[in-house]
Amino acid sequence: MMKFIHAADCHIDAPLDGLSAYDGAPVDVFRTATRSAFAALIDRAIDERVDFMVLAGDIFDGAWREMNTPLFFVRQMARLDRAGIQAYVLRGNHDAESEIGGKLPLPANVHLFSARAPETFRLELPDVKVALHGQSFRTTAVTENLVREYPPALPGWLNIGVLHTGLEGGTVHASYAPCSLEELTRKGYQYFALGHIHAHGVLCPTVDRHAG
Ligand SMILES: [Mn+2]
Repeated sequence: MMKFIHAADCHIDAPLDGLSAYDGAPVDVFRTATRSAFAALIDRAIDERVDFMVLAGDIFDGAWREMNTPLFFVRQMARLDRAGIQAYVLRGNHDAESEIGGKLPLPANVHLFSARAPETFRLELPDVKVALHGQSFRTTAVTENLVREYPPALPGWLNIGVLHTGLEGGTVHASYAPCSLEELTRKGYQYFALGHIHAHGVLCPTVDRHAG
């Protein structure tokens, strides 16, 4: 059976501002919390022997303050590579191309979605063919509807849309790459891996079973 992990908004090395205001706060634990969480996610992917991983934006928290931040990410991706796990990565508002333009020495298992136009990556597994469609953020504030230009579902493939979006807004998160839930379902994809809203949620529980 095919297995994958969908994660987003890891915000690696985000400074935990305001923490010093709390007397007795475990500052050391918090300082490394985003890295520990990300490494634990990679542990889980390897333990579960997933086929691939989807990271739907905001892996980083903004421009790197130190080169250790991207190098940490590269090391974690290399762990996946050694385990034969593919990673599909999208840039969000915090790690938009304009913000983080630096070229990373990414291992061959990492597939970074283009910020110019929607891009499709294909992964043919023994029991299912997977097509992942996505477009990265080019700037930190993408206010146009990106998903409108995503390609139609590939018949006979398990289609996964990858998108960093505020959906229709109305939350505390900025309404970037807005779109409606109905627009997403109309694409006919079998799954959407969303990011941006920092909460787990199943927005559309009636996902069609993949036909193939
Ligand atoms: Mn975001």
